Amino acid sequence: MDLKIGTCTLELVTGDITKQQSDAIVNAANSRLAGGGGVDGAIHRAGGPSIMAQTRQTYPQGCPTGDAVITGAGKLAAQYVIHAVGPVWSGGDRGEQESLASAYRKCLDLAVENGCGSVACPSLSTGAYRYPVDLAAGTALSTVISFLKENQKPAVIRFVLFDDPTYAAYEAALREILE
Ligand code: AR6
Repeated sequence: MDLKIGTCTLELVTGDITKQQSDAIVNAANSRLAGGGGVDGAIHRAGGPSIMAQTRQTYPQGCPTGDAVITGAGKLAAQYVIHAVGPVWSGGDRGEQESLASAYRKCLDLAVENGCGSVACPSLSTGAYRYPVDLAAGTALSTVISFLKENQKPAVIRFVLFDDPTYAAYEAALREILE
């Protein structure tokens, strides 16, 4: 499903984010930037050790929840990996929504600062961090849409959703936003 926002395009697709050809891909990282499972494991496996070497050297202090940092992309087709730290879900009254929105905004700020025309994002926080996907989808999409309306870049933001239930949640959230 695609949505035009001015000259920009927001896309929803299913797939594996490590296979994306976009200028930047977003990683669902942890605040120690220590690697892990899910998207993080897949990106470091496919991209090779240079990505972790760079996070260790450039960001030894890690990255707080709701923030993001950028590195090269090693062997991946993308030019950059943007490591975003979404919140761990703990019931919804610990600022999770604001942290999730902030993580996406920081990703897009970094993408624009680094001249990326296309960015691929996973569904931050909805795997190991257990954020309910219906809620996360609404926040993710409304944050990205606001950013595109304000900035008119990057030209393409593509949500790469790993499975059909996650895709369906994002599609339903997008339809709701458009109503
Ligand atoms: N491409 C696209 N989406 C994927 C891929 C992939 N290759 N692999 C998994 N997903 P998660 P989080 C989906 O757990 O919840 C790690 O250990 C997955 O199905 O990757 O933010 C980190 O080191 C789900 O829909 O990220 C952190 O410690 C979504 O990506 C922690 O997990 C996010 O799931 C971060 O947890």
